[in-house]
Amino acid sequence: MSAGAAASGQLAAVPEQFAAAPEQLAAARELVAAAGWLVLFTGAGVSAESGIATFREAQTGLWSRFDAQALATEEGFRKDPELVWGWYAHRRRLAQQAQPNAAHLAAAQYEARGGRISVITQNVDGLHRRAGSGDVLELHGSLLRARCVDCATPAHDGWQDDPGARVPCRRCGAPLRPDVVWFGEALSETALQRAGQLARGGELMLVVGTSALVYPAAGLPLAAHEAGVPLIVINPEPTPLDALAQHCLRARAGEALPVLLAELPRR
Ligand code: BV8
Ligand code: ZN
Repeated sequence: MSAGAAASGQLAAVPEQFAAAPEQLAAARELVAAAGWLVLFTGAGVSAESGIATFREAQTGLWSRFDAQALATEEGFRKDPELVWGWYAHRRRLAQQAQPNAAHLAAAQYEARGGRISVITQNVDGLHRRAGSGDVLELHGSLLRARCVDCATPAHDGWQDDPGARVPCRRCGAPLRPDVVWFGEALSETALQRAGQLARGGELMLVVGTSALVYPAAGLPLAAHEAGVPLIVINPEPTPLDALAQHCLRARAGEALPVLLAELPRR
């Protein structure tokens, strides 16, 4: 604990790495403490401390010779269903073996203590829900679900044991696909509308662990900002949203969120 933080006394249990900017963290905490309705917008960085590679790092090992953006498309799937199915099965197993980290848990515990926090996530790993968050909008779908590539019928139980897209849709016989939004595919209109309402309706948006490059999701913090909702960006690296943020914490999600969400709004 830095002397400054200890002296101020307010930032109890502030991890040492925040010593560099205690006043910034204190100001960010004030903003959070004054907000009656938080919106948490997350990307792959919020799952990094659970050991899940961020989207761009996902091409490690066996998958390093493939381009995620080519695999994460309907065209890629139709060209080689077994390959794309295998990549998603690999990522699904990693997600199922991973544990929610301090960032996911801080959001879930804030909600459990009665705090109003709506999560909008780009992640497909299901970790916010597994941490216990109830108000979660999975903009890009989930690795933990599958549907028919043609008639969109949800997959029946047992599909997860399918090693390679060989289990046909029980309704029309076409192959199953992961229930995620691929590049070039539209997001669900209702999900996008709901996300827009949250972005503009919340009192403060925490933008955590996202490079903010993928649209239309990355347009949500912009919509919040345009509606006068302050942004707090939490990311060890710079992002295109930094210039719009009220506060920009160069920190990991698992460090910053437990500190920011330690207390409920004082009113
Ligand atoms: C669509 C599911 C049109 C699949 C994903 C303008 C407008 C609209 C569309 C476009 C547009 N310009 C271009 C497009 C096309 C495209 C797009 O945005 N391309 C980008 C690359 C430019 N968008 C689309 O195709 C979208 N669809 O537009 O359809 C349409 C409309 C009508 C009718 C038909 C078609 C669909 C996009 C959704 C794609 N699916 N995921 C799967 O996962 O396999 S996107 C996927 O990549 C993720 O879900 C996520 O959204 C994105 C990765 O972004 P991040 O989550 O931010 O992760 P990233 O690795 O980039 O960054 C991690 C960050 O964490 C870093 O900043 C790092 O510093 C930080 N970090 C690391 N460790 C930590 C940390 N932070 C905190 N703590 C840590 N410990
Ligand atoms: Zn079908």
